[in-house]
Amino acid sequence: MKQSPYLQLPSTWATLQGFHQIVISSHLDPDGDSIGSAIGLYHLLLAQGKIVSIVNQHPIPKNLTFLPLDKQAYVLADSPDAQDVISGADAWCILDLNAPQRLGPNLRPFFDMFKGTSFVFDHHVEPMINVHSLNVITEASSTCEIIARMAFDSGINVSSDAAHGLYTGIMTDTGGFRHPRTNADVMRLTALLMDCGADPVMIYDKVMNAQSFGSMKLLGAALSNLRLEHDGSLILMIMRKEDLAGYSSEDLEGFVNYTLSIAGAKIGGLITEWPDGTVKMSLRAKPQYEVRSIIEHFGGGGHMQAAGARVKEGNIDHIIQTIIDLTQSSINK
Ligand SMILES: [Mn+2]
Repeated sequence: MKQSPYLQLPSTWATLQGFHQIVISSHLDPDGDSIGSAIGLYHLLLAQGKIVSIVNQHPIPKNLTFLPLDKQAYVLADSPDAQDVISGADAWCILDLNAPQRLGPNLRPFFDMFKGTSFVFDHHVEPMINVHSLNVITEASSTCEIIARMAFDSGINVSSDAAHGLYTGIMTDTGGFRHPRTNADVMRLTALLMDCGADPVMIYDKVMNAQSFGSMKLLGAALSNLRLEHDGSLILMIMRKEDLAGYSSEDLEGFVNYTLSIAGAKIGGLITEWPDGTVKMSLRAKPQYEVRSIIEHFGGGGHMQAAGARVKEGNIDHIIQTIIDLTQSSINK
């Protein structure tokens, strides 16, 4: 019988209990899984009497601010408090990322200098981060699933606050229980989180029905800019500087998913050109196809079917053409 990939988690949890002051971080441009897992783990550790803080590069996205968390528990990496919080911690739990640069430019220097014990909990492939305790489970739907299983398998109480965070990341990383990692085990786990108090109707409403009026208008512009390549196998949503004036990447959250909702689409992408010259791209693929190798060409990373990259001072037209060229072989598989 195949061994469960989650077997090591109770011993990791037991190791964590040896620490007193614990800091939690997750990736830049945070999403439902990075914030949900951070807040879930925060409440699990708090309940064990630990002193816990979350330090991240970016603030909590607006649609996730409903998750239960004391304001002072969330510290931005460029704030004066970040240094004290991190240097005072004896353990650092890093969530939902597989490379130190994903911490963000203000947080990464702290990682390089950290003297305590470091833990990673993640579900991305090919970790490129050096820590004391690496808990990478690529079979997991989400980092929230890993943290939830660690809690349940360790037999600890999961509060309603923790359950809300953990449910949120499983829901968002599975695209609302529609992506390939959605299976009976994941549904049983989410049912356990509901038993602990997670409210699926409220969470869906807060997370998904949170578009601003401006963001909805921007979606209209983005849909008008859709570009079809390779006989409709590749759908690109392209937003240039002039389209994005006054907007931030948060306003485009979820836009990329519309590209794959077109019949016949195998690969979809959102490519954005920002006023500072950065070109960001996120690509999505239907289950039989992959986009990670394309994204790696631009120095990014992610999953086989969902990956992203950012290119400083990128030439958007050149990048679009490269993506079109690189997808040619991928869609013929
Ligand atoms: Mn994730």
